Amino acid sequence: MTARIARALISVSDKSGLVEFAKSLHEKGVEILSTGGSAKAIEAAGIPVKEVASHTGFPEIMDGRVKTLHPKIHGGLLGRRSVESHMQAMTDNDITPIDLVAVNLYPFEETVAKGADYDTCIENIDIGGPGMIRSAAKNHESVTVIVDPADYDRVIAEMGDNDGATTYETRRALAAKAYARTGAYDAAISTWFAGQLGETFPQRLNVSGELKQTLRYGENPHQQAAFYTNGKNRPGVATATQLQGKELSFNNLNDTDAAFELVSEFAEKPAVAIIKHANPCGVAEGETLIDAYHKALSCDPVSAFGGIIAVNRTLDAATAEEIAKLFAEVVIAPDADDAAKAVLASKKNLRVLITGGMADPEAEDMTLRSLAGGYLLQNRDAGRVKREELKVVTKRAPSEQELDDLLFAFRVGKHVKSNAIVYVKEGKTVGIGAGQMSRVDSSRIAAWKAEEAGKNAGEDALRTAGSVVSSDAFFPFADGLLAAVKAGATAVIQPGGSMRDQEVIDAADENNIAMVFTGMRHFRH
Ligand code: 93A
Repeated sequence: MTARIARALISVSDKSGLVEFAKSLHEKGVEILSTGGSAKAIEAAGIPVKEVASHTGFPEIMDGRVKTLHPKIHGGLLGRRSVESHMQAMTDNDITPIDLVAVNLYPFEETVAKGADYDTCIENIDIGGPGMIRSAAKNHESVTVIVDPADYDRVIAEMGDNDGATTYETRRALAAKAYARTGAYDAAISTWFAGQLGETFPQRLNVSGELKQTLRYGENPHQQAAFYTNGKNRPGVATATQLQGKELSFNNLNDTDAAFELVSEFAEKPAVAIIKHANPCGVAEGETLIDAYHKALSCDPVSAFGGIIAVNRTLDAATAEEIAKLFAEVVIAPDADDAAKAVLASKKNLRVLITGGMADPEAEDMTLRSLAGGYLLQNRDAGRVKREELKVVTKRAPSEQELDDLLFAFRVGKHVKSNAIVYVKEGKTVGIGAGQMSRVDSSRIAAWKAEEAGKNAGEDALRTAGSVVSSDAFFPFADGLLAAVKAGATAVIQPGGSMRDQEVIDAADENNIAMVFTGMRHFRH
């Protein structure tokens, strides 16, 4: 089913590509109707155009609030060409068909993003635009609707191939896109409104996203999956540029996000995080990136195989050479110099992502997850304990080196699945216990993994000897702390707040452990 376009209505806020589009329509013999500003721009380019006001015989009123809300517009869009009574109603009421609508809306989202005042935001709620889009999209059996200037060329090209008509497939696809746009637009308005009413959590959850990529499969091959962006443009995996390598998988995306969010916790010194299954298997700061990489890798080189590597500095050739020796799935960096890119280019399958900057660990945002029958929404964990907020609860206070390491460990622990125990020595993790149902098991696993890695590296001394340890939540009993003492840790960081805090503090004092409470928990499930 084709439908030759005889009359088009153009009403656009974003006027990019407008003149070229109008010119092409005119060359194809299409009569152009248009609203005030759009008509001016078309007319200025010397293209014949008829103002909507003169088409309807009704002026634009109320500062433009009423421009296209008229039966001659909506009748012309909605009337079914295949239904005789509709055509008769058009004739009876002096309505002429409108076969194409190109509308983009008042920039509500941009206005809000700029921090405009209440009245300005309200004025930027488009009414007539969505009305026309919805009418045209409903009647897609005959009418072509364009909401995105990126689609102008495609429609013009198709008209060229089809004697001035578009195909039903195209009209249907454009109609689907049109409703996605009006849906997202209304979602943005209602989210803004909820904020104006002081609601962080509105009555209805409006989640909208743009499809970025259909994934080959989900967490497992029998699951379908896709990746959406939310338009917030936070530096990270969603906005990164992929320089090389295969398509990212669902698990790659999830793990790469975890890696980059973690390494973004560290700004002062070069840092590297290596991630497997969304948990770190090595994180370190160093004087240089290559130094940090070696330290991060040494924590658990066995697990690092097939991991995701995130760095917080421009990737240099020396570090890239070292990374190239390991089988890794993804490298993500704020940038990479040309020499580093050349080194990694030889590893064809390695995905290299460039973010253009680091994520702000304290940025406000929401996290969403689903459960059977619903969703859970919360603020992202932007909490960061500062050195001056730490409360020393033991007789012995930590040394400066211990304090540095304690803060480092607690920051890493925030990105480890609970129960999270992290041993750190001189700016690098030496043992990580993740995702156990019992805290004492995580403590034991972290120490055991450190011991194994040390043995594999042919070291005599226990890596955890003289280390510090962090726990994402309080120790409910002294046993978790005693496991750390056994491993040779000298200082502990934990939120505190257990009924048995005193028992844990006493155990620390008996073993000359320095312990600080953060007052902040970092569960991650
Ligand atoms: O204020 S409105 O909601 N009332 C209307 O009747 C109406 N019709 C089109 N805004 C309306 N529009 C919008 O005007 C379009 O969606 C478009 O964004 C804008 C184009 O106006 P102009 O051509 O005057 O620049």
